[in-house]
Amino acid sequence: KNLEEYSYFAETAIFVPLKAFITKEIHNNTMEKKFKRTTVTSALPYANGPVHIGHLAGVYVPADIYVRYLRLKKEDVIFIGGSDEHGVPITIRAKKEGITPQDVVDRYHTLIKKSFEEFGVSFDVYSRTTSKTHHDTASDFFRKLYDKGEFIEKTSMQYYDEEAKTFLADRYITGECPHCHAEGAYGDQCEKCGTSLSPTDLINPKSAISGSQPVMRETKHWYLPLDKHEEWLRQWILEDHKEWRPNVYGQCKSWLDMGLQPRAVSRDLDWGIPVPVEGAEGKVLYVWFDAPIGYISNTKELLPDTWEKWWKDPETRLVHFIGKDNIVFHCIVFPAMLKAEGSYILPDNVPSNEFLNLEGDKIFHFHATGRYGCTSISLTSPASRMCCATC
Ligand code: B3M
Ligand code: ZN
Repeated sequence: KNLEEYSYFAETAIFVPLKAFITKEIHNNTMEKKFKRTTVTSALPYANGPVHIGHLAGVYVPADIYVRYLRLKKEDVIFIGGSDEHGVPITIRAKKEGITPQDVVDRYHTLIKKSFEEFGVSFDVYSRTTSKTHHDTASDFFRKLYDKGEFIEKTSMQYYDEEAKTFLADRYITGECPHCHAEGAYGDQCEKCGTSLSPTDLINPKSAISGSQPVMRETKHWYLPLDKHEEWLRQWILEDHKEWRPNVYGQCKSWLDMGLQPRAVSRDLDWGIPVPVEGAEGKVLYVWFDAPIGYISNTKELLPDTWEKWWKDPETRLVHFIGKDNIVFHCIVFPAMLKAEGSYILPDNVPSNEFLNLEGDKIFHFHATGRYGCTSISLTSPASRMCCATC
């Protein structure tokens, strides 16, 4: 078959057997705009557990197929992967097991890397966000935005666990849901009735770490004012990227239509990349701030002398393969970070797959993928409940 005519990009792969749909959508777009090279990234899995078939089907197999297709066509392409090794869940797991967060990520990074090798995912580099290159890159990135005045500083009251001596992420506060009165609702959402919550909505809040009752404490953080980026984001996504998949486009549209808010890019935590400014002791970069910069750091590790052309030349096509829960970070937050920095290109496409997930005998997500839109709603993720314009 003529390779120009058929794009070997897998749209959908559903569990076992993995089933690849071939579509022309990615390639069609490439033919309209001429690019010299392609940087393909696939979401960095958390080094907090093994990768499973859903990860492979949703992200890594489709990305691998696309990269192999470009290589067959003798196009210039790099395929970037790596482990995401920061964030609160890793610290919780370490505490539970009586080991350090570094032990946790060492174990799972090794396991995940090996799984990908054995499965045949053909990354050009598979690195990790605890590398020195990444710490330096993410730290410099934050500092540049800070020096340019791209952040706002805000003080707020947050729940603090006096026993565990730590501020609590929303997910680590549980209590009674104010709507359906189910026990065990999380500080960000009640799983029983699906309502989005904030930690202060919970009745009788408890720390999921120590079980004690948390207290309110004042804390300062740095925020990326997404509201200031809303106008260009609207134009860039809603007008200039109508070809993005309906689930991706639809979710972006809902976020934009609701109005963007400033988002904190730091956390009170002792695991992560220290916030590189004075007066930020005990604070680290929010994992979703540093993780996407990991794509850049890993490119630097692969190509120390020529990495910039893969990230800064407008003739490079950047494509992020991601899971559906990562849409807002890759389509709105990371592009806003790149734009604020000023010297980077933006992604040309962000393909994301969605699946029927089974847990025991329960079906807890159901989204139709691709152009068929959404047939039902997610019960677990507030963002996914607005997966398309109809929702
Ligand atoms: N680790 C979330 C996930 O694995 C997150 C992706 C980071 S991509 C920069 O779903
Ligand atoms: Zn509820």
